[in-house]
Amino acid sequence: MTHTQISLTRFLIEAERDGHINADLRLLVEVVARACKRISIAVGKGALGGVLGDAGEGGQASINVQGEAQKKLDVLSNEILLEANAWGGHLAGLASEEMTTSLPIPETYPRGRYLLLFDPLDGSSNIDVNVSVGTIFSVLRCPQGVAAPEDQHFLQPGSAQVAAGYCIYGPSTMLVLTVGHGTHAFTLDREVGSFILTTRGMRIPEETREFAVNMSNQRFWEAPMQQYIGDLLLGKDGPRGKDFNMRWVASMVADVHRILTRGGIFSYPLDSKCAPKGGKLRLMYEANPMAFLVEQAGGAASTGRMRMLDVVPSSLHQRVPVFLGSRAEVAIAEDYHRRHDAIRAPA
Ligand code: AHM
Ligand code: MG
Repeated sequence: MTHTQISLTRFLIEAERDGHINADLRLLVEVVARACKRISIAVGKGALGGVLGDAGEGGQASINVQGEAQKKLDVLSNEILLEANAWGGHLAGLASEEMTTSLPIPETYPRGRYLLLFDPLDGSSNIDVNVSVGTIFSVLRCPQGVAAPEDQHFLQPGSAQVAAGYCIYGPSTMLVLTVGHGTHAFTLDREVGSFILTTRGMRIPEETREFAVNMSNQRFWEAPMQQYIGDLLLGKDGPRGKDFNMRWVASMVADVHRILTRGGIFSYPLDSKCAPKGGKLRLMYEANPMAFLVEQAGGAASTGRMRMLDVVPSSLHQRVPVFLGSRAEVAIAEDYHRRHDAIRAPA
């Protein structure tokens, strides 16, 4: 018998039969995956598609709710995800990193039980230089009795997520997904047009010798982060007793994908530039879905001071410091923060 490939569709049907998801959640993931295929096509065309560069008209850059200049592909990816998800009947509302407020599903369509949050194109500063970017998504339940959800209904801790994933647009396009029963990777077969299961049950090695951080921010970091990275850089000659390698793509999806594949620790810590905002990365669209995927692969995710999935959000676009990856290494990074805070705490 020839080796049977397992498509995303088959994987989801089997997950439904196993009682891990229901038909609505299956449809939701299928629709997001289909939208990602369209984004993948647009990203893949590059300059030939006329989609590179900044969004906006008449030399005026378009600025999103985050105060960041939008790329044409940020806007296009957001539109693709909104359009694909509006009419299926599986969602009650949507929220996007690129939109000021959440959107209830229009009354012209049936409303479902789930809330979808997404960063339509993460790492978009990398688009114009042809480096991997990705779409990140998170799925929550719409609270009971709420027909037209507002921002407050999305403010649930990451531990309430029922599904999360990302699609990476790299040398190959891959969808990495969890519905709370492991983290699984699918590779897009471009000829056939379907995602095929290529790794069932990704596992992040517990220990690592590789870290990912934007070192140019070093002088702006808090003291415990300075000490932690300082000790990694001392390598064999320092308290860690081993040499560390460093990688930084500046595309969270690519950095997290490497960590899910071969381990490591990713961090975007608090620094004096981003401290007034609470951090650089967004809790609801970036940190929480990645934390769910990483935990489901045996890793850990933290703010440096608490488990990421336990953070109770206070606003839709809230930002947080992020440490995630190999479990033992995240625990060590947390330890530097704990020891520092204990010394500074009043007796
Ligand atoms: P974005 O959502 O505006 O693309 O910002 C998030 C990105 C992450 O993908 C990446 O980890 C980080 O910003 C890179 O930041 P920096 O440019 O400071 O290295
Ligand atoms: Mg982003």
